[in-house]
Amino acid sequence: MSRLILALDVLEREKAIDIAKKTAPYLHAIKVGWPLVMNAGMEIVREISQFSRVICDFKVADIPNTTRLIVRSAKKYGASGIIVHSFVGRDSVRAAVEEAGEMDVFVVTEMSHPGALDFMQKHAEEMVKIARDEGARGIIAPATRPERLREIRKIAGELLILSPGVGAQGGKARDAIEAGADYIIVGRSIYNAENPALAAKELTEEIMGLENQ
Ligand code: NUP
Repeated sequence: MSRLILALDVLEREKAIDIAKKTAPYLHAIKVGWPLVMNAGMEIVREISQFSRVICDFKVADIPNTTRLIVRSAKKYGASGIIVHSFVGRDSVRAAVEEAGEMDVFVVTEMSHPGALDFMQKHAEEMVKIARDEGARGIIAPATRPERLREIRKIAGELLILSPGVGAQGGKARDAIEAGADYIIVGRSIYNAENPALAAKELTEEIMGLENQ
């Protein structure tokens, strides 16, 4: 079973479908965010969902009612998961989880970029707690800071940890998995590779190799 999630941040529908089809056999899911949806439309979610789980990385940060409307819409297009922010407060996360039903809700905690140190890192533990209390399926935590990932894992309980920042942002799959990540999110190192399917296959095999050690 693959523990790799592709961040499909390409802008053209045809390119997205082509990469998605070729890499899907090596993936747990495909993460689709604003760059692709703004260019290809929400139908792209439905199309990709025919052959892969799709996680909508919409980083929803709104009042509960608007959050519900966004979650309901993602569900309508066949998404299997959605990413929401928790700094807006627990009522919004609760609304997302209630509306999601069978769909998974993933809560952003400390992000992977340097700017996360400005505000997010100081509150990451509280964000993890909100995700746990409100019944989210998992959280997003940084592969760029394995030491933080390790701390977050300790308090994450049953939550799945999806970890971006491997490759282009400098993180290593091995470090993230060893620190407790359940899934690695990788974008540029796969979709910009000469052979995205091969890049996905190699990363998946690397992660599987780690599990067997
Ligand atoms: O903390 C986060 N860091 C991050 O990079 C939360 C995210 N959702 N992401 C997303 O993961 C980011 O928007 C991009 O879609 C993907 C990482 O892509 P790359 O750096 O591997 O190209």
